[in-house]
Amino acid sequence: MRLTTLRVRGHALSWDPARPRVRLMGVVNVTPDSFADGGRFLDAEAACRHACALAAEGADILDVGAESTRPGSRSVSAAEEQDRLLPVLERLLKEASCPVSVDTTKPDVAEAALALGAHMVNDVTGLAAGPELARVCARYGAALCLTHMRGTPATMQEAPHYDDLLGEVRARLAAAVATAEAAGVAADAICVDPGIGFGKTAAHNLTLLKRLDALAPLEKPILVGPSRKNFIGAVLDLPPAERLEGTLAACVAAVQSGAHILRVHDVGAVRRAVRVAEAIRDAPDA
Ligand code: HH2
Repeated sequence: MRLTTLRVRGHALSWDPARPRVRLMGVVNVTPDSFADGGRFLDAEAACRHACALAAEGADILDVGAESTRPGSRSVSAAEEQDRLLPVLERLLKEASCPVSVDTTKPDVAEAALALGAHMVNDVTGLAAGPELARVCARYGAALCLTHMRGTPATMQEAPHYDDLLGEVRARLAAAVATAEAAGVAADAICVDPGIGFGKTAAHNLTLLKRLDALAPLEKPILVGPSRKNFIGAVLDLPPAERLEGTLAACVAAVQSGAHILRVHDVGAVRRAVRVAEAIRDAPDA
């Protein structure tokens, strides 16, 4: 079996198919309105300090976002997004030794971030607006995460319906991968994400986490972001601040079903939970 690799502009993450070690992407939201941590890291120094703390807890990638994509959120202009993002990136790229990803859907913002030295673009729309964002990544040799989203953050939770959830998510991601590769992004610089919470009911999210193996035919590393999301609230009837244990359970389930990268807020706790899950997975049968 081939090693799975994600090339991230000068860095490489690899997974041994026999014993894949899950990598963690730490969430750094430089927004006033993110659903779990909005407003906490708005100034560049606080955001950078938080990002470095996540790296010290074991984050393999840091994902900096300056526009919330929670259900019902309003989009911000490219200028506003850059004003929030670039001062953080400037500091962080000097301080962090791990790759830095930028959570943006806008080619202009991605271009500015990659020009500063960012390593990866995390596009939660999966190139819904066309190949321009992928062309920018290709020019810089940056990695690209393609996420499945149905609709837009403003509308995506209005009665989501699928006739064939796994087949439709896989087909849409396959089309996004083809668009990215045609735009010049290297095949081993792309990862895919089923988009937990992006145009899905709680039941859809649970099925996707259980059946990440359904994305294996795409032959890309699978990134998944269950951290503190509403489906956990639906099961436990708890607000985002009280969803740590639910997040840990979701992450362990994702390890079992084939995740390569987990995008999480609570890096230290998830790292410990995931290591135990991996140790059990890799234990002898008898
Ligand atoms: N989820 C969020 C944002 N970016 N990127 C990927 N690849 N996958 C995800 O599941 C994902 C993502 C939403 O979470 P968060 O950043 O915590 O909240 P907000 O969008 O409100 O800033």
